[in-house]
Amino acid sequence: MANSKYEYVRSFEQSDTLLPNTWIVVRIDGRGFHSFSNRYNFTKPNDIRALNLMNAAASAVVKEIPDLCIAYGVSDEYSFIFHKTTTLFDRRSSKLLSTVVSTFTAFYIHLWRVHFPPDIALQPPHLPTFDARTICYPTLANLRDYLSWRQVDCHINNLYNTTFWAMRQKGGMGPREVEEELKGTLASDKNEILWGRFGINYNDENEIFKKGSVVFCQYELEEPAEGRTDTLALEEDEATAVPDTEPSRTQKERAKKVRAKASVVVRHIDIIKDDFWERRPWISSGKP
Ligand code: DGT
Ligand code: MG
Ligand code: MG
Ligand code: MG
Ligand code: MG
Repeated sequence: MANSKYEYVRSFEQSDTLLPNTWIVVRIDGRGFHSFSNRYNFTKPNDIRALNLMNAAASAVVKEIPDLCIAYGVSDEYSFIFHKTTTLFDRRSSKLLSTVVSTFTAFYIHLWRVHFPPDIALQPPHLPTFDARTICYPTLANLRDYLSWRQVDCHINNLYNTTFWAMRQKGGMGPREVEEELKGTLASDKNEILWGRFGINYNDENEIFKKGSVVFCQYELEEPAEGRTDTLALEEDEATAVPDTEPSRTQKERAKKVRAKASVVVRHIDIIKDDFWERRPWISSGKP
């Protein structure tokens, strides 16, 4: 059949294929969450219900899109990482980011009432929306630096916010006064203010607030405690024994079984040190 005379409009579509063999980060961020969090009375500086909801929505996204190998979230943002080998949507940026951000938003709204009481219902025009961008990193080292940057940011902001709100709520100080006093302070100064004036040991604060949230596939039935490597040694050997050739049928069958047993988990742990990555080689190798 002949093309219609309108067909030429397709040629206006521009390619946005992302560079091959690079780690693709899709970072989403809540739009105007400063006022959104006030509208729904989020606890300051951290609302555990809001964070659990972010994590539930992110877990749903990771389950829904298997090409995602890890995600990291803090505050109103989440970074979703596609393994560098992904060919999903031919690596088209707009397709990848719009799928991630709309899936996330759909689950955020759907799961809202699981995390907030019935009297705090979402009402237009105060509905949650998120922006998104894609970023490509050529090496695993660059990707890890990106994730480390977000986790360090989480720590810096949380220490500041924890101190700020302790001075406001427990110290009865005004916002300008607190800002003035905190200007130019080091982490040690803030720890000292928290402990000296309010008896708060920052180390005892909730891990989810200090470290943010990591979402990934867990292939073991029981996750060993951080700091132990013995029980994982065997599985790690198997998981890193990546065949050069096309996997055999038994290998494929085994991989399928392992994947079926996998669960998507949320952890509040350090992802800056090697330990996290060494215990979970499938995240960087992309091979369960
Ligand atoms: P944007 O991203 O440019 O559209 O603007 P915002 O307002 O979303 O700003 P952003 O993303 O830089 O900062 C996140 C805001 O969300 C920040 O004002 C604090 C608020 N927020 C995030 N999580 C919580 C929480 O757990 N409790 C409270 N009270 N506020 C939160
Ligand atoms: Mg923003
Ligand atoms: Mg925001
Ligand atoms: Mg933000
Ligand atoms: Mg379609």
